[in-house]
Amino acid sequence: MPFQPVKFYQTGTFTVGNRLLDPHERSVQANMQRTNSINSGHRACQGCGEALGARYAIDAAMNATGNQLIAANATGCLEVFSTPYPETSWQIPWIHSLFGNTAAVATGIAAAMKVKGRTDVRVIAQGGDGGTTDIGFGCLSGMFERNDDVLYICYDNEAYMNTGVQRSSATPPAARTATTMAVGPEPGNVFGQGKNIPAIAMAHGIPYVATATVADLHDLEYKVTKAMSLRGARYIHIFVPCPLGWGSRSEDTIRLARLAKETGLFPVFEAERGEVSGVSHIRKPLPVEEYLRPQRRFAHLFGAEPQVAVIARIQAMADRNIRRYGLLAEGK
Ligand SMILES: Cc1ncc(C[n+]2csc(CCOP(=O)(O)OP(=O)(O)O)c2C)c(N)n1
Ligand code: SF4
Repeated sequence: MPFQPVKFYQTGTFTVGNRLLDPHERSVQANMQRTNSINSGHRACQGCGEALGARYAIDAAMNATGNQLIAANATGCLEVFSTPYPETSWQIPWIHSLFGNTAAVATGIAAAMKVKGRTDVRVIAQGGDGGTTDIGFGCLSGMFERNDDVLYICYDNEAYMNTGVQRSSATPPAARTATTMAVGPEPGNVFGQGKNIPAIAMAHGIPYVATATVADLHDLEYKVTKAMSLRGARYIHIFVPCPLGWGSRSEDTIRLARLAKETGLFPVFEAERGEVSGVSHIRKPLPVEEYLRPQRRFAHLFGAEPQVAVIARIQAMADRNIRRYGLLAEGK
């Protein structure tokens, strides 16, 4: 179907993909030929950041590759809500790997395509933070080290959501999950460093590493498009709020993703061959409290006795990111 401008909608809304904006400002979703790679009718919760992130990421990848794309998918919410047997929401060649080996499965597909001389067919691996930072970490590091021709996308909702909100190594300090202390002197997740997978990916010196959030879908599409223009191992880490696991309101998904970036807790940047090559600046640094407060997983920090010291430690983490990645715009 040819491109058709749609009238009488707000220009700022993504529900029509910004079809009324100038062509260079439109998103892939504004294109009537977008592939709808993951179709409506799947069973994600209302306001699921992962479903939104996957839709934009995979449609952008399809657009960038002339629809020559195969995706391998780790076990997790994205796989479960999109493919309850015998149904599927996927409109692309898609394979469900095990929980921990999606990077290896994607590597195998890329190798098979190479043997067949089909270098036009590109490969994506995707999974949640548990499948990426924990059980799939060895396969992912191997994929990076061999520089396999795969884009790996991690949808980070900061816990094992599919199986009932268990802690992962991407769960932030003080966040309550089903497997962290519910009560006691320091409820919630421990204050460790977690696993900073974008930094670990950069340490492998791979061609491209980027972070993104579902609050800036243009930026997300740009990074996926750029990643698909390159060969070798590439990694994109997308911050995707989860209303069910975080105890947040469905309508707050985009707001929380924006607050994660604007507080400095989630630095948005891109890196080429191990060097940071671009950052999304923070417009006006906001206190971490604004991000933490709307989430029930942090409710214990704001009870009758607010946990000022804990909040200060989380603020220090945000401040360190701001310094480390130079997140403040010039002159701030
Ligand atoms: C070897 C193995 N262990 C455990 C499981 C059960 N399991 C399936 S999905 C999942 C959690 C997925 O969490 P994550 O990767 O963070 O994705 P999310 O559901 O949060 O998107 C677990 C523990 C499994 N399928 N295989
Ligand atoms: S539990 Fe979270 S990640 Fe899973 S479908 Fe619901 S909102 Fe999405």
